[in-house]
Amino acid sequence: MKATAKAHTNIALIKYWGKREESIILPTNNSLSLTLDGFYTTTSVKFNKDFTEDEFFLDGKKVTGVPYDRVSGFLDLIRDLAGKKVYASVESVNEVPTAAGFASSASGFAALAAAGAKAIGLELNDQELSRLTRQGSGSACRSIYGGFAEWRMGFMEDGSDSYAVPVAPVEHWDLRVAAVVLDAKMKKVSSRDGMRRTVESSPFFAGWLDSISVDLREIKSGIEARDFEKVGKIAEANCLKMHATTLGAKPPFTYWIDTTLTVMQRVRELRENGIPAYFTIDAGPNVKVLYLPENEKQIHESLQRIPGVLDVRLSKPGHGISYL
Ligand code: FM0
Repeated sequence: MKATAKAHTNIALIKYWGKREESIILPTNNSLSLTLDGFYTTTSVKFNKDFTEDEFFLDGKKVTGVPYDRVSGFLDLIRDLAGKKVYASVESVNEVPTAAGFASSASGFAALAAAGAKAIGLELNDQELSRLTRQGSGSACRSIYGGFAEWRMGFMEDGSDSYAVPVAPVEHWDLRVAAVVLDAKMKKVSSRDGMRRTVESSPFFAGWLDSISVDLREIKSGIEARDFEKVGKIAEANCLKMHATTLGAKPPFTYWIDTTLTVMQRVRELRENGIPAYFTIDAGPNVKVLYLPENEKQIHESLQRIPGVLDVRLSKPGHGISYL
């Protein structure tokens, strides 16, 4: 009863920001992402009826506390689905350096769900696997697929219609992403706490939600036409709207630091100089820059030169779940 799965992280171009139900992770809006080749997690799950509790090793080290509880709680969902009361040993290796500014939770929970479901003998299709993965971490449900994927929020209270679907496969378009790693301390407000506070208290949250359906429709038509300017503009504006909601929260907060603004300004300058590039930012200070392959060298050099930039990691579109 052992299986190993590999999942890549994803970057949201239309952000998931807000939950309508926390316990089973149901979002307030649809979101859309690109799966990235450069950052991934490989996880092995072994169930054994002789185990007396779950154990979790990350990069070779035994994990305890809250991260362990999240993994063990997620294994409970898999056990419930399979109707088997059996504990597991989980071994994960992360190729998503936390310092790269990607939450490892997206690739982490996608790989855990896939390996866990397979190891316990569940035969899930992609939708079922995405729905299961969602309950570990919302953004992870999009990492089941390669290329572009959309998480449909759904409307049912039990979450049965809340899962991701593929939008365009990895071969559709070689859209690149540069992860710009900034010299910053760990984020102080987790995405979980940040979105909760925003939903509960920001007067801008209603405006954020109102803008989603047009952004989503337009970006999908841009992706289909491989219209870089259209996709980039919408992604950048959608990210700014998400971050604007945090300034209206009580108490207010922002994920940005000074260098975040410097990188945003550099991206605008690149555009003014005829090099198409757009930014997006998740629940942290680091910036992801969207660009096309022909501009890779210039983009890379320009971003690396910014004071306060520690590293620039380049990535192509990535594949969905694979089993090793
Ligand atoms: O990825 O509380 O998945 O759409 O990255 O585990 O469901 O860590 F910018 C923020 C990620 C949200 C946008 O939230 O939250 C996106 C974000 P959980 P996640």
